[in-house]
Amino acid sequence: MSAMTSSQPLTVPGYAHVYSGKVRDLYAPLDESGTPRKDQLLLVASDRMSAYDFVLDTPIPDKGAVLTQLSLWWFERLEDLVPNHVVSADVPDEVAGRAVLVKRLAMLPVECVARAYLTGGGLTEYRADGHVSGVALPDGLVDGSRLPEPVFTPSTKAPMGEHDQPMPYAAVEAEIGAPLAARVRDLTTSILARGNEIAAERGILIADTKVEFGLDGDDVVLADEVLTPDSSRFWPAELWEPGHPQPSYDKQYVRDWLTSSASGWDKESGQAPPDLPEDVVAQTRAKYVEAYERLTGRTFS
Ligand code: PZK
Repeated sequence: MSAMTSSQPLTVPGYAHVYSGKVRDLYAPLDESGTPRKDQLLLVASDRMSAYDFVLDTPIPDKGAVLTQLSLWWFERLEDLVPNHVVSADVPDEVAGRAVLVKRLAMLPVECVARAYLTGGGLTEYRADGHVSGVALPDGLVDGSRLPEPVFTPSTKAPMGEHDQPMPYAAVEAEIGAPLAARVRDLTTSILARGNEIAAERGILIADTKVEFGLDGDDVVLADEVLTPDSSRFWPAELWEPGHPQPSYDKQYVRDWLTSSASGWDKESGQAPPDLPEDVVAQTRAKYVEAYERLTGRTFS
């Protein structure tokens, strides 16, 4: 994580800043008397990008809008599986296109992760004993192998700047109760399965994804962003080849440049990464737009 956090969150008229994550910000709408409302939030996606656990200083133009519009598109395609927190995409001009007004929920204290392909932390667990989050997998799987079916691999919500830790399923049951644990497990794997049914036809594999749920009374509601390149590993389908790490759909130009001699940067140095060259920014922006256009069949203006 970069030592430097973003300077000042944006001023949004009619909203009070509540919290900032690495690349997104939360605001509360103000009522007629200027008091923050307790029932809604404004979720704002910035153009910031992370790589190698750093938030880069160079923004990727339109990234926040592309991811917000993609998330909204997926919410519609998941509505028959689970209700979502979206109230309105009609937001102030200052954040037009990259913010959503949402229902404020009681968030569940679990990062709900599902994996459809084996890589990263899931691969590390599999190599140790053939299981991932307690689920036995077939022998012979390698980096990038497709799993027989999506597996729920929950993690703890770590404080910002720390890494989420894998959470045994029994710990999820202990935190939220067995019936709710089973419900979010089944929803999480169903969301990833639906995502891959749709994305595979369009040349994108979704290796894994993280979703967040909240409660609206007794109802489990899908919150946050969904099936975006920031919450999921997107892989170009035509380059998929199990047996080695897969290229990233969105971050590959940035990673390749940052790890090349041209950047003069050593990712192990603890130093902040340098500013990105404009061609790397343009290629990366184009990948986000391409993912949006391929998935949705819409043009990103
Ligand atoms: C909520 N986050 C994560 C997202 C950030 C932090 N509908 C909701 N109700 C209550 N809380 C949240 C949500 C949602 N979504 C989400 N933290 C709380 C987060 C974006 C920016 F700074």
